[in-house]
Formats: sequence, structure tokens, C-alpha cells
Amino acid sequence: MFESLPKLPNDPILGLSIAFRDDPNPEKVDLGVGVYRDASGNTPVMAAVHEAEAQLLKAEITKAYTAPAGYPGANEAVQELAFGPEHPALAAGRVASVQTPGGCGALRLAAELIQRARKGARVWVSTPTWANHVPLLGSAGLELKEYPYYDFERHALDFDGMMAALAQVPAGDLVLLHAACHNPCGADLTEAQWRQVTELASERGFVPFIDMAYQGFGEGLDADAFGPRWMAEQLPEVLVAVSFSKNFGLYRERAGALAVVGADSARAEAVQSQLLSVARGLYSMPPAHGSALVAGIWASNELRQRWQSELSEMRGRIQTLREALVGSLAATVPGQDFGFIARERGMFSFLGLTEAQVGQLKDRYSIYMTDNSRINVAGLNLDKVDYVSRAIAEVLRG
Ligand code: PLP
Ligand code: TYF
Repeated sequence: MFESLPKLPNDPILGLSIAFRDDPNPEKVDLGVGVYRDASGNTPVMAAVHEAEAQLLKAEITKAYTAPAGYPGANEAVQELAFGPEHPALAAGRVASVQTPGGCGALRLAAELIQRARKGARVWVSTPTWANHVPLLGSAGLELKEYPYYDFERHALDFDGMMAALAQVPAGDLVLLHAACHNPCGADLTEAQWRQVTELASERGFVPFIDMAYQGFGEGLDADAFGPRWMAEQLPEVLVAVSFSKNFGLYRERAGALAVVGADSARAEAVQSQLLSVARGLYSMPPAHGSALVAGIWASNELRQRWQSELSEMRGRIQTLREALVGSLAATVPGQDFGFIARERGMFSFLGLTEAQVGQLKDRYSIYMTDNSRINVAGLNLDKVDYVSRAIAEVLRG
């Protein structure tokens, strides 16, 4: 029966890691997959996670199935993290939430929920957006449309273009937004712009669907969640897909959650039951380990503070690298302004190179990034910045 299935290529982002691993050049630099790295180039287990894990190991007495919505306490943690503990939508019981296998699981679960509510619904995604949004939402049967987002010429958000396109979106369509640290471009909405999009959603009746995979990597835990918090206050319906992969460093544990804000508590209850039913049809229940760590950290003042300070250290390191790269490029490529890299946030920015130039960086200098010249800034290091900027200068000279 499988004769009809051709062999497919690897995930283009994850495939880069394999190519990097096999490159013998000692100078090699991996700016490909979006994984945080410290100054030694490692992606360590966060100290707060280690401690929560030690406590869990001592206290855990069973591996029996956990609740269908996920590990006890994890949904409270997610709701408070995403919306802030005092949020009126929480007080009103308007938020349904379940743990999911990573942020990807949340996106897919959301897509299935939307399918149940409105079969074949349209979801508007930014140009560009994270490549995996297409299979995660499209394979559930949703129709994807694009709205302008990043102006590659100006290296900045095209807010006017975005608003003009969203002003045409009909009621009942969904608009996918990145809460902060846009993947792949690093250009985010300001609070004033979030307010404007919210107003437009209210006027038009489209439903925001927010992907929050980098909370804490941009400006801080609260600032990065401004969009979902504001929208959940102002609008009847909002979906928020949360990932703990980056901000808790739990990548392989597959920890995330989907929070759905409904018009009232009865809607939220109905949605909660639908989410459990959708999950039952996909994987029955989410993995518990990562959620248990998140819940454990959230429940302990000491661990929570330690986690927050580790996270702000990570955020600070990325910003330092952004500024160092801009400074170095100003010296090696004097005719070109790379200042946008320091203004963008999160792991990613586009260098603005052609695919051929990206290929030259890889072949001649063993510097790896995706073909669209997206770099993972966290993959840099202060002692590699000059090497990378000289190589960029070389390929730009042609
Ligand atoms: N959304 C965006 C924009 C991402 O970059 C990621 C990735 O890492 C995710 C969602 C989901 O990640 P995960 O499924 O690893 O939690
Ligand atoms: O964009 C990235 O690099 C991260 C990590 O299938 C990632 O979001 C990449 C590809 C993928 C899953 C995660």
C-alpha cells in the first residue's frame, strides 16, 4: 500500500542541525534551529528546572495516567503566566485550557477545535510566518491566507500594510499573531499597535489566534504577553497557543498548552469539553513530565524567582549579542545599516542575504542559517561575532 508514497526531504530547519553536526570545520557557527545557547554553545537544563526535577523525583509515587487536561496545577500556571493572575477573563471563568505536546501540539489542537466550530475556516498568517504553521494548521483542513507583515526592504514591520489587509478580513475568520519575538523576523507589534489590531478585530469580528512561543525572550514576561492579555480583556474570543520549549528550556519534553478565551463561562466550559474530546481523538492526553516541572516552578516562590532570573539572563545575552553584531557589521560593512538587528527581539532576525549568499556562508565559512537568511542570534557568541561579520562582509562583496 505504500508504493504510492515518495520519500520526502527533511524538515529544512531541523535538517540544518544535521549538516552542522557533520561539518568538521572547527570555526563552524550554527545560527540555524531556534534553540537557546549559552556562552559555551550549550543548551543547558535551567537550574530552576533541575531543582524542580529533583523535587519531583523525590515526591513522585506513580506514573499512572494524569488528568486529560494535563498535570494538576499546570493549567493554573499557564493561565497566570499567559494572562497574569488578576486578569478579568480568569476571574470570569472565561478561559479554557489544556496541556499539549509542546506549542506545536497546541497549534494543532487549536486547528482541530476551529474545524469543529467552523469547518474549513480561514486563518490569516503573517508574511512571513514560521514555516511549520502551514502544515500544523493546513493539515487539519483550515484554509490559510496571508497578510503583509515584514517589509524586507526597510527591515521593519509593515504595520500599514498589515492593517490594510486585516481591514478586509471578514467576521469569523482567524488572524494568527505572534505574541512576541516574531519567528522568523524578530519585528513585534508595539502596545499601541496591539491596541489598534484589537480595535479592528472588534469592529470586523475576526478572532485572534496568538502563538506565544517566546514569552520572556523579548522585553519580559509581562510585556511579551501584552497582546494576549489586552485582547482577552477587550474581545469575546481569543486563542493562545503556548510553548514552554524556549522559556523553560523544555524542548524535548514537549510541554505547552492551549488557552481559549470564550465569551462567557458557559462557552469556556463547552470549549474545555471539546478540547478534551479533540485531544482524545489525537493522543488521548498530554505528556506529564514537562508540565509537572512548570507547575512545580510556578508553585514555589523560590523556584519561580530563580527561573525568572535565569530567563532574564538569557534575554540579556541575546540582546548583548544583537548589539555586538550590529557594532561589528558597522565596521566590516560600513555602507549598510544593520541597526535593525538590535531593534528586533527574540532569537531571530533576517540578515537580508540572498539564498546564494547564504550558501556561500555555509560552504566557505561553515556558518549555518536557513535559506531565507534567518539567523538564530542565540547561536552566536561574543568571540564569533567578528568572524561572522567578516564572512558576511565577504559574501556581500561578491
Ligand atoms: N511557534 C513558534 C513561532 C515557534 O517558533 C515554535 C518553536 O519552536 C513553536 C510554536 C512550538 O514549539 P514547540 O512545539 O517545540 O513547543
Ligand atoms: O523555528 C525554529 O527554528 C524553532 C524550532 O519543525 C523548530 O521554532 C524548528 C522546526 C521544527 C520544530 C521546531
